[in-house]
Amino acid sequence: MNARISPAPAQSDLEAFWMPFTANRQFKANPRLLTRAEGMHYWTADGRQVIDAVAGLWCVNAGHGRREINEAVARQLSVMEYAPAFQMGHPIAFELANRLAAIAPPGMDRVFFTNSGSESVDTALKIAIGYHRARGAGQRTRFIGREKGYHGVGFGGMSVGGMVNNRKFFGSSMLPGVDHLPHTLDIGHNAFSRGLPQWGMHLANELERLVALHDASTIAAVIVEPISGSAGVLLPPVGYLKRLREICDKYDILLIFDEVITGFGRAGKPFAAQAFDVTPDLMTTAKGLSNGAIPMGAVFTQRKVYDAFMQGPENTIELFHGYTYSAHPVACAAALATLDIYTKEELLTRAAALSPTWEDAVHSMRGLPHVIDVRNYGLIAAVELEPSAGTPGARAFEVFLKCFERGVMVRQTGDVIALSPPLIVERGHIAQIVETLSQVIRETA
Ligand code: PXG
Repeated sequence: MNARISPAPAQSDLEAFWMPFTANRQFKANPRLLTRAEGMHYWTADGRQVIDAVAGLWCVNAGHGRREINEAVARQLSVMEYAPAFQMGHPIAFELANRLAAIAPPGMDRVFFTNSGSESVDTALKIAIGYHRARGAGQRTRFIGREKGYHGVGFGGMSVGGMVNNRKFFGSSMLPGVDHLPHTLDIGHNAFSRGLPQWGMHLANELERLVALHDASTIAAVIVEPISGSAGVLLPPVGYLKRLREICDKYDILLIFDEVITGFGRAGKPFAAQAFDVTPDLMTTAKGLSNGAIPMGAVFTQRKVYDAFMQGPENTIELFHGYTYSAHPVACAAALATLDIYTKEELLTRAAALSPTWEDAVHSMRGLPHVIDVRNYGLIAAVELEPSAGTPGARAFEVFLKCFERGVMVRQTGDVIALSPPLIVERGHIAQIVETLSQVIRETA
């Protein structure tokens, strides 16, 4: 361990780090420090073992401390720690793109590398605008996102997203010309659905209304998460995504799936696009791509999108976009080793095999005090709690804290407890997670 901060730090040791998406003052008064990880578990600074029911932050799909990834990273660091990808190349970037193209949904065989989900989203939005411009439809610049959507924290991603706090704090600085579809969560109709909810396909028809309002000739793309995670696990009603695809086709609008959490096996197929049999034009990914070991993201595009850019003089840069660390060699090495594990251990389809067990386990929480919904798909679940009067989110936060004290790390978002364990999870782990969570919910007034 490299830590120089003591396992029981003074509050003053913690002040300099402005923590992301964290209640800094609450945390620094009661820190929860993780210092080691292996397989399904973390260990805390004071030596407690905690089962990881959320794969870090939906990213450690192959479980923690994978030796093959660590060794590939160490090897790459010792051979070549960095190489530019602007007007230069290095072999494993091409190898990784080929490997990704081979598991992608049909036709999505062109890959642009980024370093995070947020960068993938902003990249995809720029590609969508550039695509239409390259085809002589430069007036198509409008985006349609969705209420409660989460597409990261870049200005583009925030604009197409539908998170109220982003809009409240940063609303005046958003991209212009963005509109939103209604979200698909309806507890009144769909509470305790197992898998995809039956009610709500018609919500996709709202896209027709937005097209009628703005005119198709102004719209570049629609962006949605096939399953949204951050807003508390929102599932697409049966038939909903197919309907979105049909409407986009009808009006020549690009469809972008944000698969940052659903990519790499979470929904039971390599990508949710395959699980739901709907192929988008662009797909944003990150997280599971490199098992969280080294930051990396990737945007997959249909070949027609790439080809539209490949015109004009051969020595012009076709897409004026990229990051210093696009296709970073160490990240590429981590991702290749990750893909090897996914293949060898068949992890990209394991969620489908385990899903019935998972579904039964999480739905056993129906009937517990304050539980108003349980939702699940693949190896994802959400337990929604009734908000306590006047303090939304407080009950779920208390559940999160108590679970952590009892050795289970879950994720709280609003009044929802979200679960997304590493895809190596075994039945015994599922039982432990659900037992602890149930007990804590029972004890939380
Ligand atoms: N798109 C989607 C669909 C995401 O879920 C991002 C983009 C942004 O990715 P980066 O790598 O820039 O953070 C995300 C991120 C949670 C949680 O618990 C979810 C995310 C991040 C942190 C926490 O819900 N998703």
